[in-house]
Amino acid sequence: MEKMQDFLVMQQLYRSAIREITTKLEILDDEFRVRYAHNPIHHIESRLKSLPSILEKMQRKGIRNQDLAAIRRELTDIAGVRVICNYLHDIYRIRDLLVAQDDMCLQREKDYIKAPKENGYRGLHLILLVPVFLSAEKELVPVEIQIRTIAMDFWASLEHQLRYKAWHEVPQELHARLKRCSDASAALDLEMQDIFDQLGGTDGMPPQDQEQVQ
Ligand code: 0O2
Repeated sequence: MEKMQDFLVMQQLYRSAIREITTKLEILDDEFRVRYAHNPIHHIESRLKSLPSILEKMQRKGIRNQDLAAIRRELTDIAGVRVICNYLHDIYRIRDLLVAQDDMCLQREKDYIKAPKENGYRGLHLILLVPVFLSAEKELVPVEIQIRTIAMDFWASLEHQLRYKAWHEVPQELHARLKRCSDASAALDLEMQDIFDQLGGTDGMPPQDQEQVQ
């Protein structure tokens, strides 16, 4: 009973961190709409990892000690926020603006856009430490943020469904076709970005880190 209460308290903490990040993202998107008549964000999704998923992941990582302190230490994706952007450059713009906020601390970054996974998965993953102010103290809570374009999200969602449908094992010959679909979606992202730029879409907007954009 006591453990369950501790788990509920932990969930409340991670849920609060999700709200903090979501509000920050909505404020940025709103500002861009008003200042530049452009919404960088198409939509935002979020999820709190369920207890069975947490225990399954701890087991998968081979961690025997499954008390709450170990869970909080080992898992950085208990709170997850997925940001679906309209254009490729919006991803890095949102990333830069979020990371630049002085209460945000970037703990880890994986750029699967610059270096896609072997199967074709693309997306920018950040682990941000988000301050949550409680009645007695301030807690820094890790939140996994996945930033993708609509095309990247389309591919990842269907690939995930297909893997599930095939009981986690996609036949070998279909891997190459899935990878080709990912390449096609990457080409689509570049083309749509170029069309947007040609129409002066980025005029006046703060530049994103050019280093990160191919
Ligand atoms: P869910 O329910 O989607 O959250 P770590 O979390 O750091 O211990 P890892 O593998 O280093 O583990 O994390 P990574 O690769 O940075 O990101 C894991 C998450 O990214 C996955 O979460 C997926 O959401 C997404 N992802 C990563 N690779 C793929 C892929 O090949 N296809 C699809 N569709 N999604 C992917 P989970 O843990 O699967 O669960």
